[in-house]
Amino acid sequence: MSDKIKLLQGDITKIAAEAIVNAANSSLLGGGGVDGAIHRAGGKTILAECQAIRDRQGGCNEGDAVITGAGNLPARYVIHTVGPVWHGGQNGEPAVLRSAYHRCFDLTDQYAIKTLSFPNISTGIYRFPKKLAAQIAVEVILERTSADIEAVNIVCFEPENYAIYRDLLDKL
Ligand code: AR6
Repeated sequence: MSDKIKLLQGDITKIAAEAIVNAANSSLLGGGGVDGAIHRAGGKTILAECQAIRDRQGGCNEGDAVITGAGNLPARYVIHTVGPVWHGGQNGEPAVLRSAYHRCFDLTDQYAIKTLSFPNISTGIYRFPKKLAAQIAVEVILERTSADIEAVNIVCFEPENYAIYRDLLDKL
């Protein structure tokens, strides 16, 4: 499956994929980092759909994910997931990050999505250690990239994350 995993560097809002994963927060109301970039580039329909989800279920828990349309983005869907805030690692943060990736794949399967792009969830404002986050991401991506999925893009914004993933993927 590893030939389907593509490592890219750049702005996830500029890369076409059927679904773009957003590193959101539990409010689903937007924020900084990649979340801000996705809402800015995607336009207000994404926020309106997030509001509707909030009205229905009251936001999104850490380690869970929800799906909306993608507005003006070069995509059909945005999968909004909420990674853990890093508090030192003794509070179940790795399991929550693993769950966030899994829930994105649950929605990918449910919506028969063939190409999706992940940012490096939790490694910015939420301060999750980058190497451990990359190990968890690669493990889940390898496990969950089924025959029906054509490509999974790992989109790194920072050179440091790109180098960490390059190293991990080269060892596969
Ligand atoms: N394209 C791809 N990756 C990006 C982009 C972009 N345009 N912009 C930033 N990144 P962060 P988190 C990278 O902070 O740590 C928000 O306020 C960034 O370099 O976006 O999960 C939410 O609303 C980093 O590697 O998300 C939440 O409150 C990665 O995306 C909170 O931040 C994740 O960094 C979530 O924090």
